[in-house]
Amino acid sequence: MLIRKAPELTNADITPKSVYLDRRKFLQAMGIIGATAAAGKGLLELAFPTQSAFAATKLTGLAKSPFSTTEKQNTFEDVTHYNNFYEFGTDKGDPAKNSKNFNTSSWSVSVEGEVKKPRRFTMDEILKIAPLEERIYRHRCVEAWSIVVPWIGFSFSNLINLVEPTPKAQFVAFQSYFDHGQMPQAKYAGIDFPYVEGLRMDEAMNPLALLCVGMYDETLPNQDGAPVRMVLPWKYGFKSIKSLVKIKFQQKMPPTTWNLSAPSEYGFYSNVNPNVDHPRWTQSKERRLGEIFKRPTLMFNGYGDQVASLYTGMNLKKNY
Ligand SMILES: Nc1nc2c(c(=O)[nH]1)N[C@H]1C(S)=C(S)[C@@H](COP(=O)(O)O)O[C@H]1N2
Ligand SMILES: [Mo]
Repeated sequence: MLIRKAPELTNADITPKSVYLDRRKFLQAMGIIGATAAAGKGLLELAFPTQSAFAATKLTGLAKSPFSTTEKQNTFEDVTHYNNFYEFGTDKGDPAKNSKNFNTSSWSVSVEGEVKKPRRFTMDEILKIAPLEERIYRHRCVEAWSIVVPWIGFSFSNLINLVEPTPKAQFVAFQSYFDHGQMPQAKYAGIDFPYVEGLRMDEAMNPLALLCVGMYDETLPNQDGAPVRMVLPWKYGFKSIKSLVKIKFQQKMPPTTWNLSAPSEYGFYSNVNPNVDHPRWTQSKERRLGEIFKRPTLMFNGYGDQVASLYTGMNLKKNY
């Protein structure tokens, strides 16, 4: 992505200056700048063999979002070692172990369907769509655990506005990257890949819907959905699709992975709702990672002021 694709000099104009400087410092610390220019491999290839096996890029000088919670953040260690990313295995520790060499270089996201300006965005182009913000969100997994994460990104509506949806665009369909060769554990996951998700257009336009490219002042670790994912804090975690490669605007409600897999347990909307239990467990409480006692789960995960109006008049027991 950012690091591998752009040549050294043009990187400066697509990268906030502070980020650019951090990267130079890093390369200098590695003893790479000036030392290896004669080597056969490019400088950046040497510094970041797979982009992931190495340190992430710092993303500093971020705007602070008014949508951020002031609750205590979980640690980076927690958020990178307790993951759901079934392409890399189903145990919470599997994604950290198995995604180390996931190659996210030369990444692009195709945006298609009912839009006036369909196009493919490289990661460099995605990073230029809007200023990056830090958004500290609560994230509530359907499995009744929760975390607080300082994500980095911008409202997904910025991308939507660029491609100009037609009046027929009533839903957005999302698709994750999938490659059996890079994700051999996926065949034991018990769900079909590529992972797919969807939103109604008005949900996708809501400013809380985050197109996310980093967390904790850095680009996204592979296990958290590198290089770009959605984060939808008022919905159960599985709606927040990782490692995005395709976004399609369409008239029809798109299929979603967990609904396809177990329709009686997972619906399309999947809004956090303490009053509608999962058929096999209660949703009224949750365990914040790192805490002993459970806490009550909040309607829309506490984001009702921003999103409740999207569902006025809908029966949320039926539309679970
Ligand atoms: N492609 C893909 N996206 C995914 C998943 C997955 O298995 N594959 N798991 C989802 C679930 S269930 C959750 S809770 C969140 C977890 O995000 P995190 O690991 O960054 O906390 O990612 C979601 N996005
Ligand atoms: Mo989840």
